[in-house]
Amino acid sequence: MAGDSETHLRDRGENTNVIRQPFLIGVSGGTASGKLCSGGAQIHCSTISWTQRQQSLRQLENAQSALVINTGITFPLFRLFLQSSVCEKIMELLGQNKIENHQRQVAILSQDSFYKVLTPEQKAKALKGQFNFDHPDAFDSELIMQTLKQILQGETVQIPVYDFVNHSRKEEFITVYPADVVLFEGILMFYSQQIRDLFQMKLFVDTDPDTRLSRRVLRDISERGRELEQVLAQYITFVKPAFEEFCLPTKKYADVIIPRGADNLVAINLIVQHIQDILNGGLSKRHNGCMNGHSTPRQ
Ligand code: UZR
Ligand code: MG
Repeated sequence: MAGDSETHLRDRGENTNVIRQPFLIGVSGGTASGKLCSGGAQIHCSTISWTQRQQSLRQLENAQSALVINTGITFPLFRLFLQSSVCEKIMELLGQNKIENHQRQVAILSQDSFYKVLTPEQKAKALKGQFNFDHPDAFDSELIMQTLKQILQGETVQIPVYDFVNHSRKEEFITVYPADVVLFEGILMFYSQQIRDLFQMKLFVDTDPDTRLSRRVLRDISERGRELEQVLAQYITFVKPAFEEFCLPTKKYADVIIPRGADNLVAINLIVQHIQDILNGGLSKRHNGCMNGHSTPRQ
């Protein structure tokens, strides 16, 4: 499957007469549901170099080793919660993970990159674990909208880089070049109707809350420099109520709900098959507005 899709995706790229309007896929679900592994958008983004990717992976490995040393959690236990993600699985099955960055036809973007820049007062609250990062207002929806529109017009875009340890935007940007398939993931990806309507396919990763909390605890301690008490307090105060109020109700907008996340290979294979069908034959249909049963994005 991977080899086939690789060829088809490349073929499409070589046909210069075709307008490269990408196939936009929104991926939502609660925190740590397995939409995308931490740092994934940066690690798998089609634009960073092989060395940068290796560096990011090494940083993750070091953080995980530190967690094992500091908490006494054993590697087998840690591995139980270490998981692949739906976005990465889709990328892999489309044969994209072994292709050099600049030739990739699938890009992954994260809503996390679009957290608003905090005021000094908000930042002080955030450092005490008293800022609600799970509320829709925490995201720069205008910038998300603008970025998505540029992507749909086949433009190259600059994505901000978010620093979860310091709750701030970094100085640098990531460049995302035009791709055939763009996956955009985040906890509140389907909250705004304007943004939701731009996705040609909407996936909701539906993982048990206890599994998500376990992963979230390990991730926040190992990668985001948090203390256990702070993670749990924040979860009870903000993360869980906001999930129930803002994220869960958007499940009804999904075209496909994926129980168990990346473990659900049957669901992911069906989705990948559908994407390939559209990429291989559905291009003209997409432009005529009757994309294999999906509504075309309203612009
Ligand atoms: P995912 N988040 C932080 O922990 N720190 C920040 O500076 C910004 C966001 C968390 C946020 C949310 N919540 O639950 C999570 N808090 O990132 C969303 N508290 O990311 O979908 O990868 O879990
Ligand atoms: Mg994430």
